[in-house]
Amino acid sequence: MAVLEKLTSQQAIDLENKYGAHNYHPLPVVLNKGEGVYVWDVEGKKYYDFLSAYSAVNQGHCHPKIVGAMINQAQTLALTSRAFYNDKLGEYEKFAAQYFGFDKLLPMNTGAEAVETALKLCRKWAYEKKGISENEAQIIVCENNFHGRTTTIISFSNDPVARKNFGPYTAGFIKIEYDNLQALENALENNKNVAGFLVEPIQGEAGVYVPSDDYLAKAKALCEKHNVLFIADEVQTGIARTGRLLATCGNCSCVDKNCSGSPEVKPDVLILGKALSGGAYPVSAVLADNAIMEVIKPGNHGSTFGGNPIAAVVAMAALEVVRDEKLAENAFELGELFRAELNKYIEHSGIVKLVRGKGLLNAIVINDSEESETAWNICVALKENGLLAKPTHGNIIRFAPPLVMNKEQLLECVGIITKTLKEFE
Ligand code: IF1
Repeated sequence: MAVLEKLTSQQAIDLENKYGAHNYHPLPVVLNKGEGVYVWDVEGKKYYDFLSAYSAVNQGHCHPKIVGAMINQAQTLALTSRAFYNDKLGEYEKFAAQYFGFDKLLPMNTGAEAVETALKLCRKWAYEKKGISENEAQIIVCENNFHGRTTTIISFSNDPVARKNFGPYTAGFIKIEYDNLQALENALENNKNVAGFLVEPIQGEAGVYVPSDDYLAKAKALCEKHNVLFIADEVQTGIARTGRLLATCGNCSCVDKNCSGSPEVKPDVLILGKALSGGAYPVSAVLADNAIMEVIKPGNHGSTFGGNPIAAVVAMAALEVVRDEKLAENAFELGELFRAELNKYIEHSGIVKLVRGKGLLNAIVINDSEESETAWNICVALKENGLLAKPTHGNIIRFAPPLVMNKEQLLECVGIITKTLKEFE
């Protein structure tokens, strides 16, 4: 049968082009297998994965513990809907709530859904607890944010590609400059109807933009002062990616040992997705304490698949892997090494301006214009040399390998990257 014949890369690409909507511009590589830090294309060529499905595969491809939990549960009970209880959801909610140090969890599937959930939770809290008059609530967001693709979320994006011709847009958002405390203070002081401040601890899509050291702690303090919810979107930065369990993580009651000594920035509302499942299944969540989460009552919000038994066991396994394999610690150490090694190269480079990031969420800035194709061309050359990465802009390349990488592998990857960059000097 024709469908069972193995496709060449070109055939697979042609099929997507002909029958799929053109909502992506992928690198020309067709993958059919993954294990740990590696993926293989249909011709059998092996690559280091330096994207990790946009930080969803922190635990590595096809982690046996996560896959095992998923298979076992899929053979037992996959979905009940929330019309009935299932025996895994409560266990997962307790596990994850304690793991991250919150009272309660609300389960969803994708990151964008979890962001939507947080926005609804924040608005309802504002009307019922803070006393803002109906329909008047405002939520502060940052310029160059990326929080997903729904109509409301793109309403407060300032990326024309993501936004244009998708209006009319949802009202109720105030946009301020990222990493600018004065702008936040002004917005809070000039608007009595502010309900929340939604922020990425590191801006991913903007090009792995790391804010000043004290930004998150001081922003949280300003929110507290104005009785405004501090909402952290850790869909991309969470689950050990940045060298700590959470990029906002302080001395909270979480499991991350690297926390101690760093300032506590416990969000009022925490948004997780992606690596919450290790990339095996779409699992997202919103966490908050009782005083906030209790505004959500039966019928207010939900999802057919959110909190299904497969998602529950997959997320528990994925979080256990993060803890058991010390992925936050590993990401921290390898991240320091990665930036140190690249900085040695950059000292003598004309093509790379700088490397920035935290843990294993890093990016290099290429010495060319945002409109150039240099970053794309470098990524194509990296692919030829056995490493997969994707540009975030014409002149920025994100490097985010699975966190199960070891030091030898990381140094081999630095070798591939520097060898490739030399071709462009
Ligand atoms: C795409 C970027 C990464 C996110 C944050 C929510 C979501 C995302 C902070 C929504 C999703 C992805 C989605 C992906 C590209 C991507 C991305 F380049 F756009 F910025 F990861 F770096 N909050 N990020 O980063 O989660 O609904 O997708 O599960 O293809 O759009 P989702």
